[in-house]
Amino acid sequence: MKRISALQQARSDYQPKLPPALSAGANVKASEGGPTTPIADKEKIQYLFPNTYGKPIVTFSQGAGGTTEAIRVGVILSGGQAPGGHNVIAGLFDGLKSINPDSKLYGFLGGPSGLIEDEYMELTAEIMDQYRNTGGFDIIGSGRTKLETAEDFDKASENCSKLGITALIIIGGDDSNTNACLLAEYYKENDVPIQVIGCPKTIDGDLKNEYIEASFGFDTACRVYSELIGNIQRDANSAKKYWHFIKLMGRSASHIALECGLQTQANITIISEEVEAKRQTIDDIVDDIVEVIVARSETAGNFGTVLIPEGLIEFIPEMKALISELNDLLAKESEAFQTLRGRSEQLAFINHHLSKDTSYTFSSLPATIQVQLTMDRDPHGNVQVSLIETEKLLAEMVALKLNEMKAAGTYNGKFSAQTHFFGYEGRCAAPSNFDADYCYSLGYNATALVAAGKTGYLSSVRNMTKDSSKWIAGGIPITMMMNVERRHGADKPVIQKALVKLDDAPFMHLLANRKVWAINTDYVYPGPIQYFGPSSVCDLVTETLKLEKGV
Ligand code: FBP
Repeated sequence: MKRISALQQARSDYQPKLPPALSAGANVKASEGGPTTPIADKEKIQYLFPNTYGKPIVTFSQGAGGTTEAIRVGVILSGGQAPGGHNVIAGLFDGLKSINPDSKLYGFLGGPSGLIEDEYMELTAEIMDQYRNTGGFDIIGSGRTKLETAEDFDKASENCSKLGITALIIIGGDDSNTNACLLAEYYKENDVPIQVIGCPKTIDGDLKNEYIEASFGFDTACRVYSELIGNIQRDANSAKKYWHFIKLMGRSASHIALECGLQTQANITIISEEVEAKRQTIDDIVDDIVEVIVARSETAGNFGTVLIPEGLIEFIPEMKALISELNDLLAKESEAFQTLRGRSEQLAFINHHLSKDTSYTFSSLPATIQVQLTMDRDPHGNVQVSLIETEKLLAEMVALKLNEMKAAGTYNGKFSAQTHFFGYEGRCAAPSNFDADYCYSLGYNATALVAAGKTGYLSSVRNMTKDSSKWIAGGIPITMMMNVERRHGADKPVIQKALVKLDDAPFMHLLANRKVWAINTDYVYPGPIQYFGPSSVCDLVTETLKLEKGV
C-alpha cells in the first residue's frame, strides 16, 4: 500500500464545513435578484455576451428546487496550483451524489488541454477519498493551455457529449474564468446543452470583488510563507547579522506580500501598486530600503527583513517600458534572436534595437538580470516574472549604495544579505481549515448551480469571516465582473484583475504601522498552520479579509 504521512492520514477524516443552505444536499432553492450590469463597458459586454449578459445574482436556501436527475459533470483545473483544489473536486463529487447517487464526475487531465484532447478519468469514491483535504492538483493535473477559439469550444463539446456530460466546472483564475464565460456564451448561442460554471482559484488573491471575497489558496499559501518569514525573523533577531530579502509569489498584484507583511510585521514590505502610483524608480526603492537599514544600524542592529512582491519589476515605470519593448522585440525578431551566438551577441542585439531611454535602463542593470529579462516568454508572450531575481537585484544595489555611504563616512553599520524566493513552497500545501472549508463549499455549491440550470456563473460563498452558520451560498454572473481591456494590441472582455487598492483597509493598516515596524523589531511569528486544536488557532481568516470586512 502507498505510504502516506501521519498528518495526511489523520487529516483525511476532516469533514469540511458547509453553508447552511447546502447542509442537506445540493438540491436547493434558488432566489434571484434583479438584472446585473458589468463593472464597466456595459454596451460592449452586452454586445459580446447577448445570451449570458445581465443574469441575476443567485442565492441559495434550504429546500428542494433543482433537478433530481442523475447529472454527468466534467471538471478542469486550470493554471497554477493553489491549496484546496482537491476539496473543490470533493465538494463537487459529494454535491453531485447528494442530487442523485447515479451522477458521475469526470476529470479532464492536465488542464484545459485534456478537454480538447479527450484525456479524462472518471472520479470514483475510492479515488476521491485519497485526496480529501490534501494540497496539490495531482488528482487530475493542471495546465495553462487556453480554451479560447471556436475550434477548441467545438472539440470540447464533442468530447463532453461522448461522455454524456452536460456541465463543465472550470477551476481557475481571472483568465480561465473569462474563458469559462466565453464558453458558456458560445454554447448558449449554438444551443449546445452544456452548462459552464467557474470556481475562483489563485494563490495570488487577485480574483475577488464585492461578491467573491477571496480566491481559494490565498489563505494557505500566505500562512506557509508567513510561517517561513517568521522563522527567518527569529533567526535574524537571534544572530543579528543578516538582512533577508524575501521575494514572494504573486504574478502581478501584491496581495501576498501585503498579507505576509501584516501577518509578520516585517521591517519593510514593498507594494508594487504603491511603487507605480508614486512613479518610483529602482533607485528610489533602493534609497527607501537604505534609509531603514541605516536607521536600524544605529538602534536595533544590522539585521532585518524586506518583503518583495514577485511582480514588482513590472510596476516600476522605467522597467515596465523596458519589458514592454523587450516583449515586442522578442516576439517580432524571435528568429533573428535565436540565430545569435552566445549571450554577449544577444545582449548587443537587444541594446541596438531598444529605444534610447530603455536601452539606458537595460544597460544599468546587472548582467544576470539582463539575461533573465530576455529569457523565454510565457505562452502569452509575457516575461516570466518568477524567474527574475528581483530580491538579488535589490540586495546587490543596496550593498553598492551602502558601500558608497561607508566610503563617504555616512554609514557605520555592517551589511550582509541573504536572499529567498517563496512561491512553489506554498502552492500545494495541505489546505488550512479556511481553504478546506471554502473549497469544499465552492465545489458543492457549483453542483447546486448546475442543478439550478445556471451557466456563465462563478460559484460564490460569502460571509467567510463569520461562523459557518452565516455563510451565504450562491452564484455570480461572470459578465458582472467584466470590463474591456487592451490585451496584446486588441480590446478584450476580461474579468477585472483585483490589484491592491491603496485606499483600502489592508494597505492603510500597513501604511499606519510602516514606520514603527521598520525601526522597531516588532516581529510576529505565526508558526505553522494548525489543523488540530482550538478553533482560535485552527479557524483563522487572513488579515486582509478581516481588515476588508472591518472585523
Ligand atoms: P495562477 O494565476 O494561475 O493561479 O498562478 C499564479 C502563480 O502561482 C503566480 O503567483 C506565479 O507567478 C505563477 O503562477 C508561476 O507560474 P508557473 O507555475 O507556470 O511557474
